[in-house]
Amino acid sequence: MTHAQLTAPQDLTDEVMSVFTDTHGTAPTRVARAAGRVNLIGEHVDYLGGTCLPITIPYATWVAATLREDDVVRLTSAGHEPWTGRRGDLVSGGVEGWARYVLAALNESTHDGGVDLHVTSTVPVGAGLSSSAALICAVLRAVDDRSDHDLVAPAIRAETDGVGVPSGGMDQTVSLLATVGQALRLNFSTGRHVQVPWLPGTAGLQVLVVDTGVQHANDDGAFARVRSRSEEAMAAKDPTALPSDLAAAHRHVTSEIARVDEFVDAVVSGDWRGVGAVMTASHGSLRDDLGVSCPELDVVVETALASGALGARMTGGGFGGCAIALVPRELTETLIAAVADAFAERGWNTPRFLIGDAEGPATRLL
Ligand code: GAF
Repeated sequence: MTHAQLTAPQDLTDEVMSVFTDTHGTAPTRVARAAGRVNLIGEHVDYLGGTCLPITIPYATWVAATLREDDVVRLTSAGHEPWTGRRGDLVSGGVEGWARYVLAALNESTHDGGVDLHVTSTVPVGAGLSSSAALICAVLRAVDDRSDHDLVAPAIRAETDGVGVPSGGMDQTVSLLATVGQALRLNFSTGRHVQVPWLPGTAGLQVLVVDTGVQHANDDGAFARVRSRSEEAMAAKDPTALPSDLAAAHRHVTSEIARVDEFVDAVVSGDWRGVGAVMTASHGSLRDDLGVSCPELDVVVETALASGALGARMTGGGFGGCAIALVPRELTETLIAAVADAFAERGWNTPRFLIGDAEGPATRLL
C-alpha cells in the first residue's frame, strides 16, 4: 500500500519576518496573510453573473513588507527567483512570473511608492487553490490600509487588468471576505454576499482536498477558451438552436447555478447526503458538459466515492489541480490510502492531501 498522509497546515509568520530581516537588515513594518480557497459548488459561473460558494482553507501566503518612498521594488520569495525593479515596470513590460502579481497588486494599492517584500506560502502553486489570489490579497492587505470590502475590486482588477488573467472575481472575494466556519455565497449578478454556516464536522464529516499534482495556471489559454465558449453559449437568443459544444456549455452553466441553491438548501437542512450528491453531480457536469476535468481528477472522484465519500468533485478552474471530497472522518485514512493506491497503479505521482476546513479572511498581522 502506498504511504500517504495529510499535509498539516503551518504558521509561517515568524519565518516570513525573520527571512525579511535577514535579507534587508531591518525588521519588516508590515506583515499580512491571505489563505488559498476551495470552491464547494458553483464552478465556472462567476464570470457569467452566476453564484458560487467558496471557503478559504488553512493554507496561506504570508507577506512581510516595508514601504519605500522611492519607486524601487525588491522582491524575494521562498522557492522563487528574487526580482528587483521599479513599480512602473509592469506597465512598460518585461516582468515575468510571480513578480507580475506583486506589482499588479502594488499598482492597485493606495501606496504610491516602492516596497521591500518577502513572500512565503503553504498554498500549493498551480494546484487550483488560488495561490495567485492569495498572493495579490496578501500584498494588498500588507501595503494598503483600506478595509477588506474596499480591497475586493482592486484585488480583482490586479489579476484581470494588471496581470491579464481572464478570471472571474470569486477567488479574490473569498480570500478577502471569508469567515471561519462559514462558506460565502457570492452572487455575481447582484453583488450580494451571504454567509452560509459550513460546519461538516458537526455531522462527523470533513472536506478533504486532494491535489493531483497536475499543474494548471489560469493564464495558459485553456481557461480563456472555456470562458469565451460559455459566454457565447449564454449570449444565445435561442439556446435550443446551439451547436452541441455550446449547448453543453449552456447546460453546465444553468444546471450549476441551480445546484448552488440545491446545495445551500441541503446544508441548511442538515441533509449531508444531499450535499454530497449535488457535489458529485457538479463534477459530472464539469467533466461531461464543460470538459474541464482530467483523468487524475476523475480518478480521485471515483475512488473517493467508492471509499465512502458522500460526494466529490473537482474544484477551481480544472484541467488539473484539486478535487474535494466530503468524507466521514473515520473513513479519511482509508480514502487517502485508496486514492494514493489508485494513482500508484496508474504510474502517477502520489497526490497531496490537505485539510479543507473553512478558514478566515486575509489579515494584517503587523
Ligand atoms: C478560476 C477563476 F479564477 C475563478 O474566477 C473561477 O472562474 C474558477 O476558476 C472556476 O469556477 O479559479
